Amino acid sequence: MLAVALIVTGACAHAAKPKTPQAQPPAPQLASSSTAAILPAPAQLTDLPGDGLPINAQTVVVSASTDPGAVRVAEALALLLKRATGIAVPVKTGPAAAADGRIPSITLILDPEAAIGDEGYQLVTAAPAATLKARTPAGLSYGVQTIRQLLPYWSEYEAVMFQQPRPAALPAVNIVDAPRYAWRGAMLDVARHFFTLEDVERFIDIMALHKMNRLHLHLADDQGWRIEISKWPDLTAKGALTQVGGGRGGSYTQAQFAALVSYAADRFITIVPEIDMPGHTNAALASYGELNCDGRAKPVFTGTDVGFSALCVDKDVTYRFIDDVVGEIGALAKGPYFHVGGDEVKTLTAAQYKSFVERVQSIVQAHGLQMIGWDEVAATSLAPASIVQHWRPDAAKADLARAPHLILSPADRAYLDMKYDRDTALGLNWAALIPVRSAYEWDPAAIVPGAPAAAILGVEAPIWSETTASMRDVEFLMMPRLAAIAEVAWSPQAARPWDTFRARLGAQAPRWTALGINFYRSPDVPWKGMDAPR
Ligand code: TNX
Repeated sequence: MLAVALIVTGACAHAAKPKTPQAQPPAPQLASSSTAAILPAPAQLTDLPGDGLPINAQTVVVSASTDPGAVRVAEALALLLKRATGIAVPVKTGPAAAADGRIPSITLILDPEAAIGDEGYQLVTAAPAATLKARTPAGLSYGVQTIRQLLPYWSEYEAVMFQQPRPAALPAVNIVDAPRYAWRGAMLDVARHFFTLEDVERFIDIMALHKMNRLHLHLADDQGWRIEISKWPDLTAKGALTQVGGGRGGSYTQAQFAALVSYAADRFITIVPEIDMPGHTNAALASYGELNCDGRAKPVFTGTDVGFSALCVDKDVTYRFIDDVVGEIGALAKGPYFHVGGDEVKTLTAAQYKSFVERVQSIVQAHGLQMIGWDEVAATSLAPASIVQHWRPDAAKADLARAPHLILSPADRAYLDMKYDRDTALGLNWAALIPVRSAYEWDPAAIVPGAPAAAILGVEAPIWSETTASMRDVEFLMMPRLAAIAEVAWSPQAARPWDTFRARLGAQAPRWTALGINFYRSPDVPWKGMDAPR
């Protein structure tokens, strides 16, 4: 439950003032109202009396633990503080480094016993010694994202934008926070249009700002195969050379994909690779004749129709191919998930579909991986570890309620490629028009009646790329709705009425602008301007 004890900071600061005149500390640059801009909303936030923690030439960051993950998070925090103030805040490491209480400090504590969940954190920014405690480096990192949102927007600029050094202050707060769901995902379709490594890294950066932790990459579809498979080189030599509309396409080498996996892991994001099958496979069928029932390679495809392609489910070579693909990609992604698609197959019988999915499930399991499939796979016999990703608003809910595990991506709420309204230039509208409010105002627990709460892993927002030819286009459709979905997945249902979200969302505008994000200025949101520093 949300416990926001709103102490009127000014009044408390006044009451605490000593009677003897003293040199006034520099006024903090952040009013306590800044705490209202944390997004996703924290589970519990209490404003504390006092001026908060100064970030000045004395301030230090301490990692009480020498754990490399914790030290890396401490270094990331020091970098943020440097960008906010121009002051090179030193990082000290180890239990003996504890600050002596006379200088401003932020101490990161890794405490495996802390009662805040694996991804939770507690942040107390009382002066002079602030603490950030978590059970895991991931929890510490979410705490640092919160500190990031308590710092002024100009800390997001790569270049120095204002006169520095410019001491700042963190408002005095006590935040106890943990995510509602373990699965807080986004999906990028790199098959319909190809996106470069730098594009995907940028996508990851935007996810990390919103405490999201699963990036599902849709790596192959009718229009293109986007990842090198060493045993089947023509998948990329032939199957990657185009995309929707006939552009050049592209693909990742195994080394590039591995680099992406570690870039994501550094930000506590797990890559979930998807090779869609048995349908959505024209790029593979165009690369290798033997994967077709008639032995003849298909022509490449640059349109946007769906449902026409399928692997030849009766041939053994099909399963040798799948085994190689799952093995190579599974090793690069380092597990534990492999998404097999399974959606929109219009050319097979129900029996053929069922035996295909069950055979592929055993291949995925033989590689030590957990299978994920789109909601059509709910009609097959699923292993206890397998995961169903709900997408069709009209899917049979009784099948879904029996799924061993569920990820919720209802297309009429969570599909970021749907238009905002009739006038949106990009995007599709087959599931719904999705204004920001409707992406936000829903309860994952109410989507599949009868599904046990423990079966719901969480929420994922896919962006399909039929209409998005560049990252600029992707950003326009994803922002601000990705932020809305991130909060649906992270924050307690009771902590997130639309009106407070709207205000916090509007407060992100300067930060997103500083980050160069091409976001849609929805008329339903009071977007804030970029105040100059005071
Ligand atoms: C349905 S969602 C699809 C995709 C399309 C998307 C467009 C799903 C599992 N299949 O192939 O790109 O709609 O919104």
